Amino acid sequence: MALPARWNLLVGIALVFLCNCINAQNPFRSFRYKYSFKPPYLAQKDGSVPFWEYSGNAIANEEMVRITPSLRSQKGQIWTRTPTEFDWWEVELVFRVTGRGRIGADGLALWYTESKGVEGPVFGSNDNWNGLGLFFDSFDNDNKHNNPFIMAMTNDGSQSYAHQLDGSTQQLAGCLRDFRNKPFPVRAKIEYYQNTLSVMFHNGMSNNEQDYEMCFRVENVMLPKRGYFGVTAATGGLADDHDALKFLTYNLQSPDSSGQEEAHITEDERAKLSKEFQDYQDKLQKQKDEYRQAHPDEAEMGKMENPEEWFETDNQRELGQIFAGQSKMFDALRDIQRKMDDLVGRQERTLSLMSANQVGGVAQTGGTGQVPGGDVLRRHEVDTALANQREIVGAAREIKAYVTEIHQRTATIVQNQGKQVGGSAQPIGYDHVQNSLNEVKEGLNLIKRDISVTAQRLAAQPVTSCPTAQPCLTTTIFAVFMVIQMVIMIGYFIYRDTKEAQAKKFY
Ligand SMILES: [Ca+2]
Ligand SMILES: [Ca+2]
Repeated sequence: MALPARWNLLVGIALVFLCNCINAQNPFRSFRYKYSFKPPYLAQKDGSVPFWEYSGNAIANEEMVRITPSLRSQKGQIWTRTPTEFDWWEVELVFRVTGRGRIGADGLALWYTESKGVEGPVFGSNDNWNGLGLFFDSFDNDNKHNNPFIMAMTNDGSQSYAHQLDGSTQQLAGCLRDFRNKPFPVRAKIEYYQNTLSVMFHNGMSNNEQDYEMCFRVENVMLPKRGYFGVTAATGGLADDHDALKFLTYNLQSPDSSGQEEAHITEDERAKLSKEFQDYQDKLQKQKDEYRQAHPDEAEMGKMENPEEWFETDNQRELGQIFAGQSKMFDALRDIQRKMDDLVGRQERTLSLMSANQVGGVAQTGGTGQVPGGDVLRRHEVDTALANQREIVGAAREIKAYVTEIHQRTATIVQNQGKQVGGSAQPIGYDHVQNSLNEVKEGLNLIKRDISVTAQRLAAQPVTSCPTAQPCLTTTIFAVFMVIQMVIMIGYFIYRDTKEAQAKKFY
């Protein structure tokens, strides 16, 4: 029996240690319906919201509180009727800011202040408040292109909100988030626990309640011990619908019962309250189980918890489908963007390698390796080569034109020469010589005939009559004389032709 007893002790110590660890990290969280509203039946039939009071241009129905409608210069407020009765709290606000304009105004504020606010200039509520204001500021008053913006501002009643600066010099902390015109309601979770204020934001791009992201976290924030919660909104020249769908308040309690902050609640009260809460929980669970047993086909476990989420309107369904399509497009675009970046990176790497190779090829001819890169032509070299080529082509055209012109001129010259050859003053050639010879021959024949006629006449006359003693011209002497004369004439003609032919060459 000793062994089981020891085991029980060990398990018990381990459990206590484990519980202490968990509790040290996570405060105990209990819902406070007196500081909350949510659909369905948010407003009762007379229009009132239980435990809340609203005023100004606010309108409440079963589904939501429209703090301001999208009309110009509207102000609306909704405040809890009673101040808080706990120190640390968490508030989850589910809301929509919607408008047809690309920009809207003015914004929505969530308050935790010592006294209930009244209508005023700070997002529908009064200035110089004492406590915390968390502003969802739509409109960019200081023109720094940093709106919509979420910012927190604490005030002890002495400060006046600098509207024209969007409170930029007064903010406790903030973050740039777009909360307008989202497919699903946006959510803000504000936790104030042990003087640490943290704000989480859900951007309304999904219907998943877990998609919160940190906006800011600030330590050592001193807020009034007790306060009123409020939501207010205002419109200006531009106007949005500011709709609060849910306001859920939880009390955060330290699991360490020895905490000084719990001193005002006695142990008896605590036990009583815890018992009440537990009884209520048990009763609720019992009723739920009975209902499920009575109506087994109607609903499943999870759906029973949020009956308002069973249904969706046509608009919501359409928005959901559009959003799903856009998400896919966005994913595809991001994919393309990544690939483009990859391509650009590769291109730049290639270019830098090429330029490095070229510089290396010029500067250090003795470099090792990377030889192929040195053969790459640069752009300006290609341009120079092209320009040279163009010049060569131009010169070739000019040369061709010259050649053609020369050819034409030559043809003209040849033609002119042909004409001159066919003209009168051209006794060139052996034809002319032949003619001259023929003329000479005819002349000679004529002379021969005359000589023979003369010889016949002389033979017919008596020889005695010829004085013998006197010297007389004989036929032989005459013939010799004529031959010599003929040779001289032929020589002269040949000489003249030769001279003219030479003169023609120089022409
Ligand atoms: Ca503003
Ligand atoms: Ca601004």
